[in-house]
Amino acid sequence: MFKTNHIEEDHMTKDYKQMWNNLDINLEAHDGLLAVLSDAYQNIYLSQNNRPEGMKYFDFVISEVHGLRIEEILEAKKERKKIIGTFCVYVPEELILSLDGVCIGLCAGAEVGSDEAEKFVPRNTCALIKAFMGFKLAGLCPYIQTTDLIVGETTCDGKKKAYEIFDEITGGKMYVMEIPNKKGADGRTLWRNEVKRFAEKLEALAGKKITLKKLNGASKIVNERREALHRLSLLRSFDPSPISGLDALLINQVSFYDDPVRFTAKVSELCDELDERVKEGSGVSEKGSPRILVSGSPMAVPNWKLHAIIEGSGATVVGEESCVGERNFGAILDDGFSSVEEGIEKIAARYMNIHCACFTPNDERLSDIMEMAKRLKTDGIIHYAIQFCTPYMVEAFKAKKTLDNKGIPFLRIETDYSMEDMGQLKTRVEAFLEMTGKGVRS
Ligand code: BJ8
Repeated sequence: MFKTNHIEEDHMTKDYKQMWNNLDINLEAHDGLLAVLSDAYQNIYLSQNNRPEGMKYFDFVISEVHGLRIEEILEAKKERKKIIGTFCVYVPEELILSLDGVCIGLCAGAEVGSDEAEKFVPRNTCALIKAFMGFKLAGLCPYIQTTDLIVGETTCDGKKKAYEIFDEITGGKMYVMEIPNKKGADGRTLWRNEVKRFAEKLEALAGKKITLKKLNGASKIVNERREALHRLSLLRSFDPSPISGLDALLINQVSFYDDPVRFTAKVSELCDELDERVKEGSGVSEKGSPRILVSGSPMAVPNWKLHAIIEGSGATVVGEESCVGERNFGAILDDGFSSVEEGIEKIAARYMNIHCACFTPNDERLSDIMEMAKRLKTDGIIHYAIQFCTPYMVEAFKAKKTLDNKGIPFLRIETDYSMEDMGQLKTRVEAFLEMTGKGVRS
């Protein structure tokens, strides 16, 4: 389907038209989307130098993102497994897996379908919201079509209001978890009750109860994936980094779609390879190249724009303080529980440890940025906010003040999914790299 160089040698591309047709996909528009993605992938990903061999698996997953993976999900459906779509890292995946469900991230990172979305939401809505609505309205997302339940959350205002409309568009598939605005005692109680209510909702949907054994097993699967991603993150602290930021971003994006057990095994294999690279001192850039931490709004597939600009200017992105990144895997669940109730308590506590800008106050996020900047030996921080993403756009001011006080170079960028500002962003990023004292390398 979605073509990439070496993948085609190993894999006979299949024709999925019948499957997409059955899922009510707009075949013509979908073909157009795949063609654009294929070109972007060639230009951005396959043109990189010295990529690890282990990236072939992730290239393959991306090449089959609307093909084989959808087939697998449809197989799971035949086995009566429930398919749960999500938009936020606050949704506890352990509960879904403990009932044999499949959890799929539905955020989208491309502009397609935005015109359709703007018939329902204002133009000045963030691109992420317009994209998930647009993908559905334009008949472009087979994942949404396979879902039995779509879980939203009361994080930012844009999302929580868009979910009301999305519920109508998807024929009543939405279920919304209430996320508190503050992390005090009341907020934690509210959240614990929400997690319990979600567990009950899933049990009703699956027609069975969560057992301790299943919850333990599911917690182990999700924790192991977190640990593998954390290992990958630690490897990026070496100079030169053994892997590009683009590739690491892709892996984090794939973590929201792929089978979690297989994904963990592949990340671990890749990390073994990266260990060897570190021992040899080999990496994706020259030793001493500028090292950048990206922090802010999440980047869903195929939003590779900022990383492509930064790395195209000779710097390496060494970390993402983002939900498609460290915020997703940073906190490990304390899985030492001996009853389902205790497990649910610990799950609720673990998820409250994510520091999204939707919370107030949210000083923990500033500490996370500082910790990552130090651990990853970064020369500068680029704060990324999707245009009209008020929580991150506003929090950028506080982040800047904190980092200015520490003398860490900081650049604030607001952009959407369009390619129109590429030139302007490149100029700003290059000027920033000069300011870090490391300059631009090409
Ligand atoms: S925990 S970051 S995944 S809410 S970009 S839709 S915030 S206006 S995605 Fe998020 Fe959960 Fe927070 Fe993470 Fe709103 Fe901003 Fe758009 Fe956003």
